[in-house]
Amino acid sequence: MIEMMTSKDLIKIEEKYGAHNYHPLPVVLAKGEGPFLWDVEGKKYFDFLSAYSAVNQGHCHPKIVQALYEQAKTLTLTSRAFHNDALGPYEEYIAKYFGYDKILPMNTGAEGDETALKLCRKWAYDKKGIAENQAKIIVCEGNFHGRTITVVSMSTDPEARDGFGPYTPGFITIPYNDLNALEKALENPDVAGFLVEPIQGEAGVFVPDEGYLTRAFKMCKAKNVLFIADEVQTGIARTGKLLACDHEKVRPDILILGKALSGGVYPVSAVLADDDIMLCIKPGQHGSTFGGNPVAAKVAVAALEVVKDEKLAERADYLGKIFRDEMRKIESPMIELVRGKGLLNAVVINQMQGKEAWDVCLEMAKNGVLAKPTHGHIIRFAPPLVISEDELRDAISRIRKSILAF
Ligand code: IF1
Repeated sequence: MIEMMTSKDLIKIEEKYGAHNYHPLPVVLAKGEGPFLWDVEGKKYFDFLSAYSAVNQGHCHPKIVQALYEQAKTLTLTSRAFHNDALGPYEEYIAKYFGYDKILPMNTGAEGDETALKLCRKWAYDKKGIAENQAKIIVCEGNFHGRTITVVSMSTDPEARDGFGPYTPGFITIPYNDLNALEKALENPDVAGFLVEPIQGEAGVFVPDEGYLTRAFKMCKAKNVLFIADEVQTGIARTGKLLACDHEKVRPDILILGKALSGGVYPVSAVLADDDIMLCIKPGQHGSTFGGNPVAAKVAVAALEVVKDEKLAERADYLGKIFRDEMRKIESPMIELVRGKGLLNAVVINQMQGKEAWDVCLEMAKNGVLAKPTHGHIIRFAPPLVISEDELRDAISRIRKSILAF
């Protein structure tokens, strides 16, 4: 009888043959459904990471998987050298869904950010009249926009950035949530864009002051600078609105989407903008082998239909309030503070007798909840938006039990 491989066996194989570019929790998952994951040994968990907000619609959502399956057995990839019957209808659907003239389809979030940077620079030279190669883009300290070399050139996180130089020039870094710093940086006439996360996810779910996005947007418009929102993590209903920018009724000039755009079923990202920006890129000036492929197109339409049909934004808003209220009731010196919006939340953990966020995550795993620390002392809590209120309360009691165990 062939021995079933245990979690330990599988971790060992990964260790031996896989690059060591991650340090995962010692859990090996084999099945996902809705808000739940099962490991190789059959233990059931609540997923409170949602693959960093890519699985907002729940694991293996039947409607999205069906769309994947149907298209995968029909036509998976034509490249953009030819047309296909899935791309146009997808482009129309998503452009109207978010209210923009056009979409440029890509695959990963980092490619979405890179595409937005190229669009912004092209617009700077063709439309704003900035001198060739002089365009500057303002970014925020603590940002996370992906792992490519130009994207880490914008990073202020040594772990993400160090050792990968030389870096792409043309970025001005300012503190997040600081309008004075933004106003000062905008005095530079070569500034073409301001790239910002409406809530900084990786930095530890930093929610900026009420009105920050509105004021920042207005400052950019006053200086003819593009407001570029990276909603790869905060978008697609995660924060209790379709987009985190919707909380302040800010309409970005360039919108970057990824992750839950496919419900975690397939790599799909997209950049949305109006014609005066989008048409600065001419045929042959940008592209990608898989960008906008028929499978991505059908999967993304299904994933976005689920967001509307199942009212995921409303759910995230309602359930997020319950989560923060209940977490704030936990009597433990380990909990420094709870912050977030919708179902994108984080708990800042005080180190206790040498125990830190990682130890809490190991304890939570034992109690059937999966989450992962970011920056050592912060635990992000982001369950799929399809979790029910009863399931959420069950998970909260397990989280409470884990924290009170210290
Ligand atoms: C990893 C972090 C989260 C993102 C925002 C673009 C991208 C991401 C706001 C790039 C990706 C992922 C990447 C993944 C872990 C995860 C992450 F911890 F790295 F920072 F979510 F916070 N913009 N975030 O959050 O999208 O190219 O990955 O599709 O690299 O470890 P991608």
